[in-house]
Order: sequence, then structure tokens, then C-alpha cells
Amino acid sequence: MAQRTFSIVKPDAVRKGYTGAILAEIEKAGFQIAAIKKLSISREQAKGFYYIHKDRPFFAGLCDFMSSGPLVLMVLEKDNAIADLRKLMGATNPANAEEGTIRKKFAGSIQENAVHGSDAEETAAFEIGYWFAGFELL
Ligand code: 3AN
Repeated sequence: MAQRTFSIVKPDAVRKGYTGAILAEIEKAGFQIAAIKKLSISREQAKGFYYIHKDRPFFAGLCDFMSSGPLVLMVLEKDNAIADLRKLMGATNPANAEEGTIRKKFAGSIQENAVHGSDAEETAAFEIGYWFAGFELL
């Protein structure tokens, strides 16, 4: 059965004009875009989204970065969507990302790493609900 995951084209990739190319990679890999929107988020909204990382040393910088410009929020659907998107994204640090992955192609650094993808079913449910209202997912 199709599974849903949550993804972001982060501000670095939007700024560099990679949105379309990243969406093309995602669709080529068999994902359906169930919902999508482009917006700028506040630092407070970024803090709530990344709350799980609140004690990490990179938290403040990460929230500044995520609120530094527009981003593209998406709900993606396919069989095994969560694991398959993580594979397509590549390692958090683009220096360690495999050839052919989105981060290898488009990410600049461990922080400005072009895309986000949920890491588990519970996080996907939280993240989808954080950014999308029920009526946007009909
Ligand atoms: P992923 O996005 O691969 O699941 P997480 O969940 O460990 O990685 O980290 C969330 C986000 O925090 C990353 N996408 C990246 O933007 C940022 N990040 C993670 N580790 C670091 C780090 N060591 N230094 C700076 N930013 C980091």
C-alpha cells in the first residue's frame, strides 16, 4: 500500500534555482506529489519543526537557515516512500552522499543540504500535520 512521507526543498536549493530539477528527480523515482506549497517560514515555525534537535549544537544555525528564504513543502506518496526518499536524498553530509543522490548533486554543506525527508512513520505523521491541513490532503 502506498505510504506518505514529508519532504522539503530547503532554502539553499530554492535560492540556487534547483527546485524544478529536484522535483524531477523525485517524480522520476516514482513518487506522486500529494500536496505541495512554497512559502517562507518564521524562525519560531522552524524551531517547532526541528524541536527534536533542540539540544544539538547546530539547532540555532539550522533554524536561522530554514527561515532565511522561501522553501517548498511537499507530501509525497509511493510504496515504501519513507525509506526510498531517504535513499534518493543521500547522506546528511553531501561529502558522504552516494553518486546519483539529490544531496550529491545539489547540496552545498551538511547544513545547507538541499532536501529534507522524514526518517520514520511517526515523524512523517507529525511533519505532515505540522505543515498541511487535512483539506489540503484530500
Ligand atoms: P537528515 O536531514 O539527513 O535526516 P538530521 O535529521 O540528522 O539529518 O538533521 C536535520 C538537519 O539538521 C539536516 N538536514 C541538516 O540541515 C542539519 N544538520 C544535521 N547535522 C548537522 C551538523 N553537524 N551541522 C550543521 N547542520 C546539521
